[in-house]
Amino acid sequence: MDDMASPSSAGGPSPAQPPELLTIIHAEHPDFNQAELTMMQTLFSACQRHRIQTAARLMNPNTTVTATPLPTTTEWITDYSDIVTKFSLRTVDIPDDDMCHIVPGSPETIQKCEFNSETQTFIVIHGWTVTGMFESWVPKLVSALYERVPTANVIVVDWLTRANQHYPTSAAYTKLVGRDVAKFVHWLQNELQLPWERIHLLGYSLGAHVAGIAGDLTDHKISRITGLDPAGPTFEHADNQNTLSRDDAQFVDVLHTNTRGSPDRSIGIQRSVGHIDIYPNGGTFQPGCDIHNTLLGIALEGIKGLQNMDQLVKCSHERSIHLFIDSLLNIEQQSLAYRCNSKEAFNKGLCLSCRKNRCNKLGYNINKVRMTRSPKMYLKTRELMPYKVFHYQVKVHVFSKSKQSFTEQPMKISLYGTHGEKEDISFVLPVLDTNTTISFLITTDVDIGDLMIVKLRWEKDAIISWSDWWGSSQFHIRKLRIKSGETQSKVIFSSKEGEFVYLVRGGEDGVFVKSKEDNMSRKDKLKHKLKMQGSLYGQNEA
Ligand SMILES: [Ca+2]
Repeated sequence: MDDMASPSSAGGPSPAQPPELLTIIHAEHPDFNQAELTMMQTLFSACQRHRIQTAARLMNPNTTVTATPLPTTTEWITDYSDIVTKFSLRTVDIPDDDMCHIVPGSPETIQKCEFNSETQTFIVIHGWTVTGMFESWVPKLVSALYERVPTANVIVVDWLTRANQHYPTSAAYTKLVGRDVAKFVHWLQNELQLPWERIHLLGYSLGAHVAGIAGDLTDHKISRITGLDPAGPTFEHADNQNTLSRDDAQFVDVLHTNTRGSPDRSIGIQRSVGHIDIYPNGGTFQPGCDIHNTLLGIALEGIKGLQNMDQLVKCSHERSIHLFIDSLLNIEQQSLAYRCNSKEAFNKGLCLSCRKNRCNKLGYNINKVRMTRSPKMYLKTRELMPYKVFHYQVKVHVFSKSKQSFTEQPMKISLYGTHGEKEDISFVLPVLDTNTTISFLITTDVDIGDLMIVKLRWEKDAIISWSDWWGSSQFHIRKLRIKSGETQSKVIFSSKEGEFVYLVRGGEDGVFVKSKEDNMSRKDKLKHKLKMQGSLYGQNEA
C-alpha cells in the first residue's frame, strides 16, 4: 500500500476551516489584556513558518472517524506485506535514535536487535505530529522505562508519515496503524512464545487509540495498555472498536490531562475509557501550563523558544507523559489519586479515602484493580517534577451569635508538623454561613509529617461589604479536623486557649493545637468514633 494514500474514511466532505490558535487561546484565557494579546499576535506572526498554527487543527470538531471494515478472517494478521509502520528497539545508550528495526516476518531482525525474550516489553506509540519528527518526550520516556526496568525491551512505534497529515486524516489512520501494531505484537509473541503478561503498550494522544485498536485486534490478550491523554476530537463519541476502551487489554489505565472545553473541542478525551481513569488537577488543564508561564519560558529561550510555541497548546496534553515518567523515576514520591464522583466533591476534600480501593497510585505502579464500572480518580499535582503533593481535608463547624453569610471568602491556612511546615496556603471558601460545617481541600508540596499546629486566617477582600458597617464579622470554632489522604490519619485540633478559636475577618490567625481528645478514655473514643462516622464523615464520603 502507498504510504501516503488516504485511508478510506478521508473521502467524505471536507471539514470546516479550523479556528485560529489565537482565537482558541483567547477563548480559554479571557483574562488576557490587550498588551498580552498584541504580544502574542506578534509572536504568532513570527512563528508562522514553523507551522505552529497547524496545531489549531487538533481542535477541529467537525470530523468523525468512519469505520474501515475490519477483517473477518484471521489470515490478515499474518500478512506482513502491507505494514507501513516501523518498530525500533531503542537502547539505554541511544534512547533518542532508531538504530535497529524489528521487521514483522523477518525473525533474524529479532536477534540482530538483541531483543530479550526473557523480560518485559514496552511499546511506545506517539500521536499526531506537526513537525513530522519524534517529539522530545520520546527519548525521555524511553530512558525512564530503562531506568526502571533495565533489562526491558523498549520499542518505539514510528508512524510519523501518517501522523503528519491534516488531523482528521491522521485520526482515521489510527485504524491502519493499530492493525500494523496488532500484526507486529502477534508475530513477535508467536515467534518467541512471549507471555502476553509481559507486553505493555503506552500510547499518547492518537497513539492511545492506536494501542486500543491493536489490543482489540489481538483478542484483548495484551496485559496492559496505558492511555496518555487519549485524543478527544473525532473519538469522544466514537464506538469502542475505533477507540481505546476498557475491553482492549487485561488492564487499561488512562491519564486525562487536557480536557478543557466542550466534549467536541477538547484535545483530550473527556469520558472515562479504561479500568481506571485518572484526572490530575481535574483533568482540564495543568499547573505551570498557563499562558503567562509558557510565554515567559518562550521569551527566555529566544529563537529556540519560538520553536516551542506549540507548547501553548500541548503543555497540558503532554503533561500526561511527564506524570508517567515521574512515576517511573521518583518511586519515593509516588502520587496517589482518589476515587470521587465529581471534581467539585474532590475539591471540597470529600474523597480522600483509601478504603476498598478508593485510592490508587498514579502511573506505572498502579494497582491493577478492575472495577465493575470505570471510576474517575482525582489528585492535585505540583507544576514541576516530582509532581507529588500531600492532600488534606479540613473540616470545621462555624458558629456566630448573629446570622451571617458570605461567599467567595479568601482564607489562609498554615500547617506545622513534626517534619516541617507550610505557611499561608491560600484558598477561597465558596460559602461561609452561620452554624454550618465547612469542608475544603488543601495541599502542600512538602511532607510536614504528623500535624501539630494549624493556623487559620480570614483575609479581608478588596470589596467593602455592608457587613463591615455593622461591626467586625466573626465566627467561632470549637474544633477543626484534618484528614490526610497520604497517611489516612485523622487528627482533631482545638483552641490553644479557651473553648473557641475566633475567626475574624481581616483579623489575626486563629491558632489550633492537636486536641487532648486524642488521649481520651476508650469509652469516649468509641462514642466519638460513632459520632464522627455517623454524623460527620459518613454522609460526605464518596
Ligand atoms: Ca477499543
